[in-house]
Amino acid sequence: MEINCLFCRIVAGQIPATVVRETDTTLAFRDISPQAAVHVLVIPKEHYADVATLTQADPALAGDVLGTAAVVAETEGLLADGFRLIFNTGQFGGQEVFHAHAHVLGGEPLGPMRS
Ligand code: D5M
Repeated sequence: MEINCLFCRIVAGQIPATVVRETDTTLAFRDISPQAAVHVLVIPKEHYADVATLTQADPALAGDVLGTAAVVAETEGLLADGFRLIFNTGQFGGQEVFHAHAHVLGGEPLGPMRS
């Protein structure tokens, strides 16, 4: 655990979150500032700064994050109409929290990635 990491503190139960799914290695919780009707974040419980670092260090854990994201999409009812899965990475990617996380977005038409 990184003492100053917001998402590590959520994993540790020090900051509240609305958890929608938990596995041995991952946690999924609702984004505090939803950008779509459904907006869930999926993180590895172990700290990695971003998805590139995570995937290089532990590809199986990266797979766990994807697997949890897919189950969340199913349980949130997103599979029929589709959904978006985003890993913002680094400065140009607009990453704000430097603990790897997938955004699961859906529940309404999301439009093009960039207008
Ligand atoms: O996205 C970081 C995301 O983290 C952003 O969509 C807001 C969300 N966030 C920030 N604080 C919280 C808490 N406390 N609970 C739930 N969600 C939170 P990024 O990809 O880094 O730009």
